[in-house]
Amino acid sequence: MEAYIYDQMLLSHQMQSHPKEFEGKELSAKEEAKTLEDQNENLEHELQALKENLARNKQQEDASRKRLEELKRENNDLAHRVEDPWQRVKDKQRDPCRLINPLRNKTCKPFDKLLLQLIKSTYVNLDSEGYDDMSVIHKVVKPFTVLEMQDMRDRYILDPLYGTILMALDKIDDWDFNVFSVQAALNGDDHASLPFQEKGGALFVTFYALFWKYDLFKKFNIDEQVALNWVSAVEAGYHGNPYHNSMHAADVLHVTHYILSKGGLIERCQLSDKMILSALFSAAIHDFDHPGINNNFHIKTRSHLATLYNDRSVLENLHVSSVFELIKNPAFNILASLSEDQWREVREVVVEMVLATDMGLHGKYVAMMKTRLQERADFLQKDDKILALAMALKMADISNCGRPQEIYLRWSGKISDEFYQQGDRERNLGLACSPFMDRTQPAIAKGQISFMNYIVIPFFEQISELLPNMRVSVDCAEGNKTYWAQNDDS
Ligand code: 8BR
Ligand code: ZN
Repeated sequence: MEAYIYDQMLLSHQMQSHPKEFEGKELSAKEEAKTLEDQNENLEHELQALKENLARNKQQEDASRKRLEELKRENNDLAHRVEDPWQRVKDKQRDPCRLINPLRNKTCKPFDKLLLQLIKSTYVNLDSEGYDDMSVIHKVVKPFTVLEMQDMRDRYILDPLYGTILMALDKIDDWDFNVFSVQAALNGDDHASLPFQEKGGALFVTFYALFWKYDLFKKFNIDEQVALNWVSAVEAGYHGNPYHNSMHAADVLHVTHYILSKGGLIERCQLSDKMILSALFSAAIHDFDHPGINNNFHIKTRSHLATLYNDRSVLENLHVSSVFELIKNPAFNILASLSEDQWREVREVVVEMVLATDMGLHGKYVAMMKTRLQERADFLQKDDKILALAMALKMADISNCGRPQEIYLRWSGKISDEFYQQGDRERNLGLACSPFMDRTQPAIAKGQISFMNYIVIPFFEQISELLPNMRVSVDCAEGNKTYWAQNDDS
């Protein structure tokens, strides 16, 4: 306190003795105070502006977060929404006449549940072991027990739908399995109406039976509903052509199964389940979206597809690539449960098998096979297995020539009808009709005999070297050739 009083006294004394100096100091102190006050005010404004900015940013951040949530939800909906599966297929073919989604925006054909129950129960034995998770087995189509199935068979065996299909499927392991009787019982076999069939046809049923027969649902954990969606779309993707339609696919699927099983291919090449899956997949899709005119027509007319695939295996590229586009949609992705390695191998085999069905490459494949047979290959190396599978699909593709006569004659009539339709289109465009395609100069017998002599019989004989059980096809083909020699209409 004393010190303070002393300081104040000293200050007052100095102010009295040097008044000017103190006035100056006071002034500059005041100015300094003013500046600081101004600075303070500016800082406060700045702070206010920053606060407002922060609030705005926060609002924006909230809005962005909300939008992000919305986008995520929309994205999720889009992923789950069933896109028009035909868009991708249409984009490929760019054919103005192409059907607009014959599935009518459904993912699955409204199949007959009892029919699928009967088929499934023929191959799934609920009493045997191996089905740990019954909910998977029961998910879409609930099979009957063995006892129930015996009862059902007795009850339905004379039914024109269920009985006919069950009896036809009893022959699925045999060479005389008849795809026409399956199709006739289901939706009728008028080729033009095939794409419009509401319920599943012969391809749908044959595929379903074989997938259960080989137990592929369980072996690859394939979702039954997705498999049914897939086969619905694949079947609907075949046009109403006289020959290259979904019945032909069903027929080729059956014969591929025959070559694998009774023909002995699985045993000869020790094929894995993956290879079997690939083989059945390839057979079912091998002519998907076939427009009923051949590669030559596309190349000659410089069509969109010929340009897209550089004139190389134009249609075969279309078949396989359209189906791989289709299965990008999760609703149709029958291969979704496969591991990355499994998927890659299945794709490799499918691409190889379907591309091999280009008859323009026939000579090349026969030569490759000849070399491997001469070298006495054991056909257990991966490349040889794939070659054998490709040859099997090629054989199934033209197998109608080596089937029982009643079946063969229906197919040869159909291929001629399709040839004539192409001939008509060629004529209308002012182009020369391709050989055997001119309906004004019919030469079916001549065409079929040369096809048998130069292509079919030598090829079936080569396959029989690898698989002696396939000799049945050579015998039938010889018989069918004789038919034409005796019934030449030209
Ligand atoms: P795609 O089914 O892949 O077209 O291959 C078979 C081809 O062989 C037919 O397009 C056709 O050119 C020819 N072919 C002839 Br000729 N007669 C045939 C027949 N009876 N069955 C199948 N193909 C036949
Ligand atoms: Zn074919």
